[in-house]
Amino acid sequence: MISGCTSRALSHAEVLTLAGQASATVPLSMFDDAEDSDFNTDEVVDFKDYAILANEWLVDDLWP
Ligand SMILES: [Ca+2]
Repeated sequence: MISGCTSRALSHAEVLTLAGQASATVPLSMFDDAEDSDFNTDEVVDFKDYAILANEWLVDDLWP
């Protein structure tokens, strides 16, 4: 076994600590056009937005 490896999943807090981050979210203000990806308009682009995108993927909409 490699030293430092673990056989359990790391918690969210442990991953953030190892990454040196306090949060897994990034403010939209850091990007020029991130508002276009904030599908649920909660000021954060995250997996909730990805879920909305994935749910709408390949849905046929009738165009006028
Ligand atoms: Ca969002």
